[in-house]
Amino acid sequence: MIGVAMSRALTHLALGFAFALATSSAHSADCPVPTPLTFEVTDKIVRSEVGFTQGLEWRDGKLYESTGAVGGHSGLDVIAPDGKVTKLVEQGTRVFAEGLTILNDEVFQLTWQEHQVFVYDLAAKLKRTLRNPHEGWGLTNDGASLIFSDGGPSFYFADPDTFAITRTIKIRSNKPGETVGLNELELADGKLYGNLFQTNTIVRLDPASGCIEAVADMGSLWRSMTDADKKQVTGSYENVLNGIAYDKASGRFFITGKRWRTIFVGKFSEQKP
Ligand SMILES: [Ca+2]
Repeated sequence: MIGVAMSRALTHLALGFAFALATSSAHSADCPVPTPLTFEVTDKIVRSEVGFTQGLEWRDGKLYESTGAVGGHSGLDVIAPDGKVTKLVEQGTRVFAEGLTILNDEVFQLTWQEHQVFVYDLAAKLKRTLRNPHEGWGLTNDGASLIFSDGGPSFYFADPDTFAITRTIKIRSNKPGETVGLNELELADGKLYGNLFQTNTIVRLDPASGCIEAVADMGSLWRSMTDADKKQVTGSYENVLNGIAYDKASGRFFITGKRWRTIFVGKFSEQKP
């Protein structure tokens, strides 16, 4: 199982390198220089049990979480503000569940390579299954369309009724080359936030142009971690940053990682030049 996970990582690293070489002589895309973001931690949620977080979204005063791991169990949880984790769906090891979002009172859950998209009601009763032609990584929505990533250099808009791809947007920046590894997603106030797989980076994109407009180094969370948090994060190469949720009512973000004990609550702000 380590081999599969590593090959996934290496494949994407290799792809990124190849694309960078292929496009290094091209003109820079007309995107702005990304603005540095800082994340101020204002609160923490310490979980009653850890999960292999693949998708995270705030809804009705609690967090919905999709979990999945190579060789491990997948499922659907809710996490209360006091950290109590309640399992809604246990999928066992038959699929590798990935990103999650809630649109029109339906919970959508991607799978990594199984091409299945599970659609539940808010009580986690399975309503239907759709087919995703791509790999499934991160998932969010803009109120009308699903928006998902597959770890490659683009992200996609999909119809929530059929999962038909309606738009493909290339990820761009002020530098040539391609950005890959866009994982857990969150659309907040019209901007698309995503963390880059196996890095401490969260990027903020314009979902229409695909331009990376701002970048946050979430390595700063280290300063807010207890010794127990740090031990958990460093306990496995798999325990990487993954998980962004947003509560529009309060403007708070919820940031976590795979098998992290703690969900960090706070706000992003643009660093003054
Ligand atoms: Ca999310």
